[in-house]
Amino acid sequence: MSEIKLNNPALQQWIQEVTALCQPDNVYLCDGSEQEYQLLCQKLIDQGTFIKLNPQLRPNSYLARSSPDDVARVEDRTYICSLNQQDAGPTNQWYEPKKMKEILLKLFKGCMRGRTLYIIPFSMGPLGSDLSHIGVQITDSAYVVCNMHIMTRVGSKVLDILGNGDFVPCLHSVGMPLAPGQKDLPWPCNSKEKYIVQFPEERSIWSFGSGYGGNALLGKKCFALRIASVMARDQGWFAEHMLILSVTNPNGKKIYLTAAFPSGCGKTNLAMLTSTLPGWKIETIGDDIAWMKFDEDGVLKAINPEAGFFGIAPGTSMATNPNAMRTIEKNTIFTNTALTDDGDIWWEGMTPDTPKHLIDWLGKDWYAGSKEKAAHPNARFTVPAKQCPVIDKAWEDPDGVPVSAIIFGGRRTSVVPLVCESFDWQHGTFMGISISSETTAAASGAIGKLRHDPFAMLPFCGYHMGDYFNHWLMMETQGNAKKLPRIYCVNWFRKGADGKWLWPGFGENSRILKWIFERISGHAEAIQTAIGRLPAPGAIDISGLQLAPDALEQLLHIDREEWLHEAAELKNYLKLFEEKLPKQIQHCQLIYEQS
Ligand code: TSX
Ligand code: MN
Repeated sequence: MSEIKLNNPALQQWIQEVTALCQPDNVYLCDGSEQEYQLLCQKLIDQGTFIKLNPQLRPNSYLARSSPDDVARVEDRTYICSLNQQDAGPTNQWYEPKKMKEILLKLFKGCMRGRTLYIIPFSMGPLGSDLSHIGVQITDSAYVVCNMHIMTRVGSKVLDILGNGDFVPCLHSVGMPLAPGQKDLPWPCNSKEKYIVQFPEERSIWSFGSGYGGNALLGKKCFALRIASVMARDQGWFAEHMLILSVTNPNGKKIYLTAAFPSGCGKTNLAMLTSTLPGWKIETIGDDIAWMKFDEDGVLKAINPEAGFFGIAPGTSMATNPNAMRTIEKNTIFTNTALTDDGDIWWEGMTPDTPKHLIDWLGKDWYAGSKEKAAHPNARFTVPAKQCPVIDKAWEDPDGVPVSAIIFGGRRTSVVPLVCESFDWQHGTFMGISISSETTAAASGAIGKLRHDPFAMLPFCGYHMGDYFNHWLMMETQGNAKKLPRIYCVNWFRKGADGKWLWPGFGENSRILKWIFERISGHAEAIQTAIGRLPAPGAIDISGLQLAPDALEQLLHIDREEWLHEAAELKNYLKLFEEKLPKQIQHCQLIYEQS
């Protein structure tokens, strides 16, 4: 331990405390180098965690298979431990911080015996940007270190920037100490105890028992959303569950948009969209998280705090997202996909034809026609963002990109129109609060049931969501009225009476982005309705598109009875937030009812 020299006394002390608590066999400070990454990949191969994929087909890429009981985020094991229960709000699990620390101290005591403790200094956001923040993750998982190398900026250069400054301490253990001589598992985790715990006042994270995704890569959901949303509230900015993209028109004029969707709506597909409109181009800044702040001119500027994509693999194909397929051609970690006989990966929906034989995500033989899925539905790829063929050239700009519009989306087979523009910031905030999805077969529970997910932040807001709605409303005054982003709501998923999709979606969504672009530049037509401004007849470019004669009309139809029902249903849901629901929002609801 003494050989690791750190200039930051708080960091030094935290490392000493954690080392004494967890009792690892070794301590290793990550430098973030390519050599370090390769060394750890080799260690993971030796340990049986990584399978090296065929270098001819998938250079420098690996497959990991998790334990079958460690395959996704564990929301029922996730806690916001604020000092006051009221501050966690009705949508988060709360536990008294002191008591939670007692539980965690017991679990973490000796939890790294027989293992190496890795220290990962990381930056969320471009190195040295005023919009970025630094964290330090301690973990006993080399798999986590490799994923953090891709998903964040890691290493010595981060410590240089940190200096004596503040960092978010992120403590993680897979929760499976090894007795002397005990053989390790390919995917160590704790099948009995899992805890994903945020302490918002302390701005710290403790995660125990899981090695998977958002449970273990603490820079992502735990820091960049749950803890950062609290920092953003206190410091006057936004930490949002949003993709960031740019739209360039045929004259070369470019604008930037952000968009929030609940899971299962194709956020990564939208972020990397290939436009079907000649001359129009979409480029990617981020696919999951946006940190945004008004600059001194009152312009909202956004950065992607991440450096990679941790995308859901199933359903990704050359048809649904060709840019993602090209991104993951090399230097990618796959988790819980299937393995082909020639040493490549496969998942449901990846190719038109299904391979005859595979090794499934559980490591077992799989044959075409099997009732089981070959890849886990939550199988993932971890890949550097810079490999995306349509990454925007400003994606690492430390100043961020100016946001012209914010989009809220949902998955609704009825009621909600294809696109709708808000009247103003307050009404746009109301749109963000209102977003919801109908459950699909992918989620547990009944199919077609409405699930509210305000701002797509329900599992990710680190404080009371009523206070979060108020934060959104208040932030209007920080922006320049002439330059405030316009707010839109979209729905790609409306169906006709025959049960078929009315809108082709995917690349054709560029037509909706074009309308939004032209609304902002001032020359696209809209008509006023009770729920917002809709595209005027002919305002959406449907040239070259084979749509049923009345499809667009149906896609934009507002049914008064349906919307009265919608308003009543939403009002009922919003009772959850009690007296913290902003008065202005109650006012927005009245507009619907009185129309
Ligand atoms: O991601 C999707 N997007 C956004 C793309 C930029 N998906 C997949 C959702 C699950 C992750 C969509 N699914 C979209 C969409 O716009 N639309 C639909 C529904 C749909 C599915 C298939 C077809 C049309 C619409 N067409 C055919 O199957 C031929
Ligand atoms: Mn997400």
